[in-house]
Amino acid sequence: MRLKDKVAIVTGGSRGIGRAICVKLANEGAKVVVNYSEKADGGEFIGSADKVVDEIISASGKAVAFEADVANRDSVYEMIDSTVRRYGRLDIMVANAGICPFSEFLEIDEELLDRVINVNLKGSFFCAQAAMKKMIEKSIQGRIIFTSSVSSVFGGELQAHYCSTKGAINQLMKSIAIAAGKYGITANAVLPGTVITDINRNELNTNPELKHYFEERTPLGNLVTPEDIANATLFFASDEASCISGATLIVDGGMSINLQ
Ligand code: NAD
Ligand code: RM4
Repeated sequence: MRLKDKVAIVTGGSRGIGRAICVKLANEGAKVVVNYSEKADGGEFIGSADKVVDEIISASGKAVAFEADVANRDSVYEMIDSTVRRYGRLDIMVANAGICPFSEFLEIDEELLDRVINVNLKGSFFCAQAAMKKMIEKSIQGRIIFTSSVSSVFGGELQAHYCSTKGAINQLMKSIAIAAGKYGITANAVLPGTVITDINRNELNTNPELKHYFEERTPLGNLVTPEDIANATLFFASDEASCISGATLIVDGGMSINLQ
């Protein structure tokens, strides 16, 4: 068990990539707080976080669901306080929650732009800040890991708002890595390629050519899976990565370098 006695928070842990990260960290012995947003998990997704917790507990792991909108600074600080009240410490913060409401650039209004910035960037910012404060207070050489994206490096016609936040997350991560170093805390980012989840299922279903294009461009043949992203996140959380900070790790089967 690589994370025995560690405590982790995974934002957006109820579905997709976050779910896989929660399960992976818990399988390695971490106690996991499965964060989610009720608003984001409406309709058919209600209860998803509880299912993740049940899955972990039935495999003899430890987990608890925690509803908090990461776009709300006070809720984020309350989540970190509550985690430490419950488990006594915080070792790993995975800032994973994100949204991507695909939209033409010319149609993105202020309300939509604010929403994407607030969840993706402001949410990651305050999760990292609140976690780092608690790690310093408890003298824990913790890990802050962001789920960024290949979209932090490449553009997307329907993702101007989203790509902007992912690029900013990389810069946020690098600045935190510098500020956190003297406390023995690391900050790193995983950059997934296209992974089929609820964030893009409709988009890819309504545009099968796009899905085919991504598949065709992936030298390893298949699109990466939530578990592939969880493996990279586990690496940054593990002792093996204790000297790695400020790093961006693309996990996309080679898709994004296949240009010629
Ligand atoms: P998803 O839609 O399946 O899951 C999103 C999760 O985020 C859910 O658990 C939801 O409850 C949570 N969430 C949304 N808004 C929230 C809020 N305000 N507060 C708290 N939680 C909130 O999406 P996913 O594909 O698993 O995406 C997870 C992360 O991976 C995102 O940051 C996304 O940008 C990133 N990513 C995804 C892909 C991909 O192709 N799927 C590629 C690169 C990066
Ligand atoms: C990723 C990448 C994918 C897209 C998701 C929503 O960062 O751009 O192609 O489907 O975001």
